Formats: sequence, structure tokens, C-alpha cells
Amino acid sequence: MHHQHTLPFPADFLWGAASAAYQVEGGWNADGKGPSVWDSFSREVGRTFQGSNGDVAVDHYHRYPEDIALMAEMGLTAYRFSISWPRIFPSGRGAPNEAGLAFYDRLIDSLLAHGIEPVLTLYHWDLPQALQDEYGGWEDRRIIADFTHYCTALYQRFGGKVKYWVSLNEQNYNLSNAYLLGTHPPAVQDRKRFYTANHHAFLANASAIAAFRQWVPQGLIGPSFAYSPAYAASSSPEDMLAFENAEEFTNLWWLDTYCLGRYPAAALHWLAARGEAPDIQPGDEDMLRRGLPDFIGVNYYQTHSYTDNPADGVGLQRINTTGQKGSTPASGVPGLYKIQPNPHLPTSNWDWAIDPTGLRIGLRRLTSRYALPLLITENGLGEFDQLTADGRVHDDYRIDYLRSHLAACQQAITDGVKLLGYCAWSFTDILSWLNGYQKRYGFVYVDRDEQDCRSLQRIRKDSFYWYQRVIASGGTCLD
Ligand code: BGP
Repeated sequence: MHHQHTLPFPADFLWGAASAAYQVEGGWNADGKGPSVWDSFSREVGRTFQGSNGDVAVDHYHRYPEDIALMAEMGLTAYRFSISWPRIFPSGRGAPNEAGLAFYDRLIDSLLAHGIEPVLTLYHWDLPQALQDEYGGWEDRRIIADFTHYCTALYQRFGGKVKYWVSLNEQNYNLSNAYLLGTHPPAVQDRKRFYTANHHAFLANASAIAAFRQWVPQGLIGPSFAYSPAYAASSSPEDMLAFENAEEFTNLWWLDTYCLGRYPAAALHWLAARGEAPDIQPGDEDMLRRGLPDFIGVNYYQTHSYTDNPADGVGLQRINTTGQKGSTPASGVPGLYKIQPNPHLPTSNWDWAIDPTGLRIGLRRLTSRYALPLLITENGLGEFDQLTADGRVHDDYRIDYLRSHLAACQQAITDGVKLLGYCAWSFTDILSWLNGYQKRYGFVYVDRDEQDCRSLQRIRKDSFYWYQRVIASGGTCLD
């Protein structure tokens, strides 16, 4: 569609930025917090980039007043953060840790005092280690009750002051890494266990949403999905079929289950024939349908192009965690699809395709299929940033990336997409799960690296001033 005029961003559009507890907070054992699976995993040799861990991260646990002051200076109207489950329930369940709840009270109150809408994520991967040890975390149905118990404690405490809630962050990406690639805890490579863990996560998500209706009737809730819209590598029927396979297995498996309460048919048949399908018990489908979301949180970084992959073709491979451009190996699922680099798109140093039009296409697909409002809960560019001699970070490449993606959002709004807001990833620099501090996303540079916490000083990048101007103009000025 070529529009004669683009519509403006809505007046109540949320101009945001995002983070996750493990990646920013530090204070890993402060005030009664229990260990998470990432606290343990990052201590195992060779798991993370240069052994980096979240023990200190960027010390947001202690420096949140300074960070929120910077957010206010920038003009943010929303901040997405996650709550650390083991800070609230150190061993996963039981009685809540008052000091953990009090920390998030202070954080939320400070945001509200600065006119910044909190967007609260219930789960961003830091499962209490105790639940992993006790019953294998997401692999056991007991997780459904424990997750609902945890979420209900947050609804009761914060439901009166937080309107926007994200249930699970990137279940698809996290569990793929955890159970297919073996790169997130518990570092397993087993397809049956993967689909089992996912099924329990879907049920936990739905159960938590059902409880939300009772405790926070005025609020809005939805999962955040790592959405890489699929393209066919060519118009050959074989590539088109590979595209259909990829769309169903990498996107609709999650999106249909969240938003329609049922698994897509062809993928379920394929898995059943291989003994990999989840065990769907009586009442499960009913539970899924009782926990449908109010909006879809979209974490968008890139699209993928797909080509045919024979039954003896290439399997899934680990992603690039070096920043060495062109080092990503060919990857796919035998008999279903193979990822093919898209010759029409530039890539980052981590080989992630830069595709703002793909964002518009994705937002349109979601709108047409599910007719739900959308909230961009993550979008950004991870790059090697340089603190230069003038004490600045000239990240014009990031400005270009964000500008083009915001322009795509505006086109999508003009196409008829109901977009609630845009949370750039990330506000400050943060710890990347597998890339340490070499891959930075923030508007605010943080002076530290993997080995040395240094000063942890906050330094505004050029993109900070750019986003400040964008927000001040209500998005009418993206330049
Ligand atoms: C998403 C996660 C974020 C963040 C981001 C960037 O998958 O939800 O937590 O890490 O990706 O990823 P990376 O740091 O690997 O580049």
C-alpha cells in the first residue's frame, strides 16, 4: 500500500523503552532474593560470553533513581521492566519476600511520580532455581499452579497502580534455546521435552491471565512474542511450502495458541506422527481459551527467509554470539525448512537482517489474523558501541535503525493496525544473555565490561537526544 498521507501516532501512544530484571538489576542475592536458573547457569564454565553474569549487571537495583531521572529527562512515557520471580519467592512458592515486593513498589512509585507508565513483565526467563531442582521447571505441570500463585501475589500488590502487564516474555525464543539448542538453562536438546515445556508454559500463561481478570479487571495483559515474520526465499512452490512450514512452526504454534486457544493443525499432525506432540489432557483446551490476551506484545528484530530443506537436510544451529559478521551457520529443521540469507536486506554484525518493512508486514499479519491491539515490547539494534575521546557515543547506525522502524510503525498505523506503543530495546546498556557487554542496545551507555564493573557511569548516547526529540514531537519529527 502506498498511502498519500500517513496518520499521526495516537496522542496516547506509549513512547517507551525496555529492560529485564536479570539483565539490569544486579543485587543477585540482595534482601533475601533466591537464586534463579540464570544465576546458576552463568556460573557454569563456557555457558555465557566470557563468563559474564548478572551478579551486578548495571546495578539498576541500587541505581534505579538515577535511571528513572534519565528516563524522565528523555521524556519516556512508558518503561517496560520485568519482576524477578526469585526476588518475590526465593524458593519459587510459599510466602512472599516483603523486601522483594518493596523494591518493586519503590520502582513503580518512582516511575509514576515521573509520569512514566509502568509496563510490568511477569516473567523474563529468571525461573527460581528451586523449581528447576524440585521438578524440572517448565517440564512439570506443577509449574502452572506455582506461576499463577506468583502472578497473583503481584496482581494483589501492584494491580491498583499498574495498567499494562506482559505475561511471558519470548516463551518461543527462551524455550527453543533451553530445549532445542541447549544454549539457555537447562541446556537440553530434546524435541519431545521442548514441546512438553511449551505446553505447560501455554497453560501457565492462560492460567495467569484468567487470574488477572479477577484481580486486575481494569488492566490489560498479553504475552511478548519474539516475532520473526517468515518470507519465502523465492516464489517456487517448494520455497512457498517451506515458508508455510516455517510460519506454522516458528510463529503460529505460539501465536494461535495464545490468541485462539488452539494449536495449528498441520504442525500438530507432524509432531504427533513423530511422537513429539505435547500431552494435551482433558480441560487443557478449555484452560487455553479462558486465558486469551488483551493485546500481543511484539518483540521484533528481524525477518527470516525460508527455503526447502530435505528430510536429511541441515538441522538447527546456534546463533552468532561473536559479532563476527557472516559467521552464522546454515540452520533449519530437516523436512520442514531452512533459513536462507535474504539478499535484499543489510545485516548487523550479528547477521540479523535489518528489515523495517518486515515489521510493518508482521504487524499487519497479526492484526488481520487476531484482531487484537499490538504493543511493541522490544525493537532495537545490538552493536559494538564506542565511547569516543569526546566522552560521547555516536551511534548514528542505531538512530537509523530506530527511525526506520518507527516510520514502519506509522505506516502500519495508517494501514489500520491498532498500535498501543513502542518500547525500544533497551533503555540503558544491559547484560546480553549470551553476548556479555560487547553487544549493546541502550540509549544510555554504561561504563563497564565483562570483567570489570568500572564506574558504571551512565552516559547519554546520540540516540538518547534523538529519541528525546522524537518523543517531544509526538512522533511528527523522526529526523
Ligand atoms: C530478546 C530478549 C531480550 C534481549 C534481546 C536482545 O530475545 O527478550 O532479553 O536479550 O532479545 O538479544 P541479544 O542480547 O541476544 O542480542
